[in-house]
Amino acid sequence: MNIFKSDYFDNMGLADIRDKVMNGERLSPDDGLRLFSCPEPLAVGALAHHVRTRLHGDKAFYVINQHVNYTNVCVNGCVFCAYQREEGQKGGFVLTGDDILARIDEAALAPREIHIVGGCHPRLPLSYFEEILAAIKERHPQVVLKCFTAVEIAHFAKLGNTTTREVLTRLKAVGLDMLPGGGAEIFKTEIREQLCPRKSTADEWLAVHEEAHTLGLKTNCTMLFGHIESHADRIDHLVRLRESQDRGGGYTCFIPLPFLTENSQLVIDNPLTGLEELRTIAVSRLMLDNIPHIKAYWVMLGVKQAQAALKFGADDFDGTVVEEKIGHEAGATSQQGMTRGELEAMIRGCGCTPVERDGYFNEV
Ligand code: V47
Ligand code: SF4
Repeated sequence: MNIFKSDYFDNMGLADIRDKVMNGERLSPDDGLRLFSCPEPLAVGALAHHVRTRLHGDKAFYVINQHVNYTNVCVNGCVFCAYQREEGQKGGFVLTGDDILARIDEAALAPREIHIVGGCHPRLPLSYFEEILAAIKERHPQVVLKCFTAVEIAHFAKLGNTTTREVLTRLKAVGLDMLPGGGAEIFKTEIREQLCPRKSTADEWLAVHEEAHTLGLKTNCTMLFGHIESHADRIDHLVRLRESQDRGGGYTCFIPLPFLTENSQLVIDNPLTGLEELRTIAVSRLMLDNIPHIKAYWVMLGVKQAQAALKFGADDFDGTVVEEKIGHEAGATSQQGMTRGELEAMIRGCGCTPVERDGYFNEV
């Protein structure tokens, strides 16, 4: 039976949204809210899966990559963050350039993407990062360097008493290819001020990404959900990303990040259910009609939920990762790193075809 031609969506009160999705029309913020309040998450998932299949067939992408977290010392103190330490606090660390190069050289597989992020350290100069990127690019010219969130870029600019454009230009000159999507959290001011009052504002985050796009850098984007935000705040966030993409077109992938609650100062009454995570991924696929990829980040979702997400609108499984700290400090129970064989088996296990990609999502 073709459920799109049956009265299934009529019975859910979603016939008009189904028609828009079938015709490739943009969904309104109100449509997004109705998808959150529809009593049947599977109906929302079916629409998102239809869009994901139209874009990517049954392919699920993965990349041989490596995450490196260079420091957990951070001046921002976001209340949800279990990773951050104050300077001098027990457990704080800063990797040297040699530490970072050694980790990359030791990786079992030559990475195609290296993802480097860290806290906003009070004293690391831009030259520290320039030297690291230049050294990695010299030794591993094949990698896409996806480094530093917009929040870190704004922090480097403030420390160096310069502009974010100057920071991006200098880092691009030594090999920066992409910005990862972190630091977006939730854009809605009232919520952002409670979660991370010292961090870049939503407008600042968006401005750095749009500046990166004008300089020819691709970027990703994220949303941290399942804390104190409402469905309307999630829709507001997705619409602001969609508008930003309309202006520049440089976002490659959206990563929905479910809030992990362990070791966090932020105590919440209603932790996310698995179905609410899947519904949010599906609504993201449906609202973000101009961002090509949605990532099921297995580290934060857990492998089994990431597999389910591939049927709720997601098409990318991230990668081998090797070592991850931000999610694991917050209670992620996923293993540290996956092999190519494990990734492919996970993808095949849910009926998708694994496709290896590079950092830009080119098939390899
Ligand atoms: O910005 C922090 C989030 C992000 C928690 O661009 C938390 O390809 C859940 O952005 N529970 C970093 N999330 C991770 C990130 C990312 C990961 C993988 C791929 C890409 C990409 C980007 O993690 C932070 C913050 O939003 N985070 N604490 C927590 N307790
Ligand atoms: Fe710092 Fe990032 Fe943690 Fe916020 S989320 S405290 S900016 S490391």
